[in-house]
Amino acid sequence: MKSNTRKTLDEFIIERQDDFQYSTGELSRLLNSILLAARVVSYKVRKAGLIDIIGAVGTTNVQGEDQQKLDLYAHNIFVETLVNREIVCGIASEENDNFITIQGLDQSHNNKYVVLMDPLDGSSNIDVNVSVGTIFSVYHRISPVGTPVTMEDFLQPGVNQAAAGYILYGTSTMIVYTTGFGVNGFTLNSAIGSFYLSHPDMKCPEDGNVYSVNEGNYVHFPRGIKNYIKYCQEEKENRPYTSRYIGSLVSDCHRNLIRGGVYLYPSTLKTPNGKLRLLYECNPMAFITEQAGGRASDGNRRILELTPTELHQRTPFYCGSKNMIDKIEEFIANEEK
Ligand code: AHM
Ligand code: MG
Repeated sequence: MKSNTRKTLDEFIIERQDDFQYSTGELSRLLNSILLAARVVSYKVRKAGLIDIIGAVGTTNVQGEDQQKLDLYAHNIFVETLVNREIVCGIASEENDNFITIQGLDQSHNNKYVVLMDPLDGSSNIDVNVSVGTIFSVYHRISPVGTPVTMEDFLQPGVNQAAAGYILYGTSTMIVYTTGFGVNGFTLNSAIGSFYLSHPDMKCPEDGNVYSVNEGNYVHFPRGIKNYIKYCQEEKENRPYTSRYIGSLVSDCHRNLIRGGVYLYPSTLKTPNGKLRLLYECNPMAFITEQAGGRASDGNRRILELTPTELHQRTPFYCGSKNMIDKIEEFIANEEK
């Protein structure tokens, strides 16, 4: 066993304090509170098969989708945990139409960070015991400290992210995060409740042989993407590639990050902007992927440079191994000429 595999995340955060851009300790405290909530959600996800907690709550969220009980549970846990620390001035969540304003204990607005998150992504997988994940993105506020948080604080381009991460509730629970100084992954030892550094300095291979896409939508894809999929299936050089699609963004991206591969959620005739949300799904995954040496694009532009205009904005999303994203953009550009 390598010595660094015994390091806990708490130790790692202290040791890497200098990696935190605004090194007052607040960002590391923020990450610690996300970890605390992640442990609680992980425990609940693990129990989901045993108790009658799964299933639609009966309400629909802002995207018109049925909410599962665990989505709401995860949302509440993350919000409660973050509210109770004096660090975050606002939270935007997939489960809430509007952002939540958070005041300090003295009713002030002095906290510096905003968090955007999808508390439990891949919810259609919950009731069939398939991996789900939490995705989060952290920004330093733009509005002056002391005033209430504004929409402007949330609508920042992904390049401004101070930190981003995901928690994967898979065969084991993992957190993978970046503060802009590489990517590290930690695995939860649930017996003692500690995350251990299991994937130091993660690197996404430049090439891969996996493509992850919902091919059921094939007929609705743009011509360039149809051509790319045919290219993936061609018997030539190192192809055909392998198709792997869990339908859980965190799981699909995590596998591709480690093994090399590409995740695609293109626009379709029915959904011209694709399905995934820019602010709390695509931007954090893009930041992590780029920090690991990969790329993320909307087909023409770097995801992290898109200017958001709405909290729940969607975008086509291509993410993974650098050379594979280059190829996808090439196919799209060829059709747009
Ligand atoms: P959700 O936020 O409603 O869970 O939707 C996001 C999920 C992603 O995790 C996944 O990659 C994608 O939707 C799957 O969509 P589809 O079922 O259309 O292939
Ligand atoms: Mg989601």
